[in-house]
Amino acid sequence: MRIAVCLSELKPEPWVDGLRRALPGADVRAWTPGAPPVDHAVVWMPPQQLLDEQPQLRGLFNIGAGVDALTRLRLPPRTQLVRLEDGGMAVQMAEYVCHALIRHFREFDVYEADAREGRWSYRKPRERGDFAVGVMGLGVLGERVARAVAQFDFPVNGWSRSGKAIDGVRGFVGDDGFDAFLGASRVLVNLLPLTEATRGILNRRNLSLLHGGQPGGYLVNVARGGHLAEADLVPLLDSGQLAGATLDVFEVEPLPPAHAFWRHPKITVTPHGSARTERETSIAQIAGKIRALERGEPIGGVVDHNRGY
Ligand code: NDP
Ligand code: OXD
Repeated sequence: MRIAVCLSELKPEPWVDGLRRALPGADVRAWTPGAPPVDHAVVWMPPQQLLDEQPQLRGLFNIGAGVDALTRLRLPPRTQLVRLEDGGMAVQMAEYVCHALIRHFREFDVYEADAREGRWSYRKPRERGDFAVGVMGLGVLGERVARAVAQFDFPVNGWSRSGKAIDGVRGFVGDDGFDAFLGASRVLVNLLPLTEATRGILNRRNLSLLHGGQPGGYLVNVARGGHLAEADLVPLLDSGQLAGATLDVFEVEPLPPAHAFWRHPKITVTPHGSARTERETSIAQIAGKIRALERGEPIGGVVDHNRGY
């Protein structure tokens, strides 16, 4: 069995070595243009050339959870596109979202600014019940986040395409349930895949519905920059309709130095690091799926091209 590793600007060697250890007997190599045919490829943002040169490819394994960079490419007809399921990311996502939520709810950002001025300030406690959290997308990551937030006794709403019952989470389903979901939520957490149906979903109209249309909504975007209509955000913050935003992902990454988001006082920016792929965990997962495919068994995480995720 032959496996190619092609990871854009990331170094392939640790992945090649790890896959060789996990799959003894497999011929694992870093991909180079014109390389001989392989059975499977392990990739991050591969060039179209790899797919054009490997029409026999059976498995294309993405080392991330989001496959929007891959669904744009032309895949050979029999190639299964497989995404990472968790791969160590769910717990990190839960940490990140809980941190952003609690920092906002407890006003730690205000205390930090006061402390820098040497000011001993006291803020009135806020009602947890007034800070309902809405999680968009209840997949591997969204479900973990919703459960973690519920542990802190915040009211939690969850929205997904087909609906999912999660203890302690009020469920909303599909387009019909969307406006009610937004109205019932004050802090909006985005964990949707980027697809034709979800591009631009964080727009002026939808963000204005948060918190029953009252001012004070808050946005945490940890999915993809393409979900956010970027030009809509600053006016919503400046008018007070939104109280703030924590953003980990952007339409253009790295976020350009001149971008307004860097300096806006109500926006917290992090560099697409809310949940990082854990290499060893992911190698074990991918190797397990390659073995299963070789035995002719079904595997999880296969992307449905009609849905786009
Ligand atoms: P999953 O595929 O497991 O979950 C996707 C969820 O979104 C499902 O609940 C699905 O609904 C729902 N969904 C998809 N389309 C729609 C729609 N049109 N309307 C309503 N709900 C919809 O994905 P993961 O949880 O593993 O990952 C989510 C995303 O997080 C990734 O696609 C990626 O973009 C992002 N990500 C960001 C990272 C970062 O570092 N910032 C790291 C890792 C991932 P249903 O259950 O009905 O299918
Ligand atoms: C991913 C990511 O999709 O890192 O895994 O964003």
